[in-house]
Amino acid sequence: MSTMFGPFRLVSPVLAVVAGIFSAPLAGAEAILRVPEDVADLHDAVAVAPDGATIELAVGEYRLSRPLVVRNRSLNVVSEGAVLDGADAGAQDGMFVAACDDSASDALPSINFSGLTLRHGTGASSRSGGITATNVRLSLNGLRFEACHADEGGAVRTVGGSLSVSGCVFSRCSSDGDGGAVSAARATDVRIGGSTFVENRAGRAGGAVSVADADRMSISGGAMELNEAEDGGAVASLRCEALTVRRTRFGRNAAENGGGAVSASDTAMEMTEAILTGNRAKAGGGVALTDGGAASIVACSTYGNDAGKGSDVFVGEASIADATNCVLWPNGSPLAAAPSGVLRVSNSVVRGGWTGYGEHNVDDNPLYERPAGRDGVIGTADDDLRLREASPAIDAGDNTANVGGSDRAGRERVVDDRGVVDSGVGGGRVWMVDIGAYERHGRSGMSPCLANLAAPDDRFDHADTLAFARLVAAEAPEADLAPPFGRVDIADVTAFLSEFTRGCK
Ligand SMILES: [Ca+2]
Ligand SMILES: [Ca+2]
Ligand SMILES: [Ca+2]
Repeated sequence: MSTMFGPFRLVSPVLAVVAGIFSAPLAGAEAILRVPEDVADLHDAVAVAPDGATIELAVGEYRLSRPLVVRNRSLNVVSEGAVLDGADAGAQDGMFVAACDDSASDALPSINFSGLTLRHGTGASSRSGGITATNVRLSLNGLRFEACHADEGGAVRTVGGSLSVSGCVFSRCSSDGDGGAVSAARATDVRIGGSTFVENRAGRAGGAVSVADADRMSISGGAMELNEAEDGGAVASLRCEALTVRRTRFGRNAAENGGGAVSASDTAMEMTEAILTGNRAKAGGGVALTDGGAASIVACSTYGNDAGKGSDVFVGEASIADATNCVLWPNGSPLAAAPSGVLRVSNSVVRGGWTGYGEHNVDDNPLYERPAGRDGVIGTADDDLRLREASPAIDAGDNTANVGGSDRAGRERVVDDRGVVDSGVGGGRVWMVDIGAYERHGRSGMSPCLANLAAPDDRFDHADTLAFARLVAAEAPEADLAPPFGRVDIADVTAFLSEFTRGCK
């Protein structure tokens, strides 16, 4: 059975059917056009769909030789798995183009997509490889974008209007300029929720997402892994009035210059309960702020990020960052600021310590559960940055900075560990929030177990020794067991041996 061209490759105009649609009493929002049942060709369906209509696309592969175009109309395109393939396109015009001529219109048209895959689209000049939207409210639900490429916004490019992305996957998309997968400019509102960005790449800024001149942008949940750019390996924000990043995992993203995970320029950012592992850049392996960037970073956990300046956070000229209730445990030194940059750190676990503005910081092994995860690779989905018993992060946060009733794992946020002396700041509360994205539940024993580095967890054996030797050779922060923290040395070996000898219980 050949699937090469799919069952619905017919590009005949099916004029009779189209004429039938025109004469049918379709009343906009109620209209449903089934492709290929009502209209055989997708281009014809898009051309004749009245304002607000819904196109239901049967499952199958549709090879587009030219883009689908909608002007000054609202449209819904829904499917349960149709694949649009742009590999046959002659020109670099992308796969779908929606525009409204009047940007000042009170009611911009809305374009909603759900349940499709768009792949192999190519765009040039102002066109995205996938979807290009100008002055519309674009909403993408459960879409997959694969290997789309453009000058800007490899998979999606919006100018004006708003953009909502929910439960989507972007993989191996790229751009020569900004936004390897998504580029949004002059938007009122950009929301990206529960979406995954993997192996996207931008020639300039925002390997996964680039946003410029937006009123508001939010990224919540989801994961961004192995994206690359010159600035902002995963996300680049330029002149955004309010950028919020909540509970997103950033792993192994890389920037040639600033912000391995996120670069924020002239942007006010709030980052909460994010996980940043194995990201790298020249400055700010996790986050870089420049040109008047301001960031509040709360209850985040980092591990194994790397940069020449500020392995976790770099604050550039005229910028300011405030980190509270964070575990900052990267390779090397987590924090750095330019001469006119300001960095304030409080109630955080900081590798190598912090002597700048702020108070109540701890320089002590955070005792993550298993920060490189079972696969041993830092920056993948199995990294476990929850706290082990007796972690110095337990009951050491600032309750007044706490951001919610539940932690990143959805468990109750402020819980007391009765085996740990509270060292946090109370805000009138009896129980103390933990530092980092996760709250530890349970009662700690008297001493942490540092030597348990490999499975099986219930005993100490050769596997733990081998794991430790490997971590030492890699100078991994996981081997940084004893003070002075910030480098792996003989003190760590001694600490391991003594833990191993006593059996840790
Ligand atoms: Ca891992
Ligand atoms: Ca606690
Ligand atoms: Ca306690």
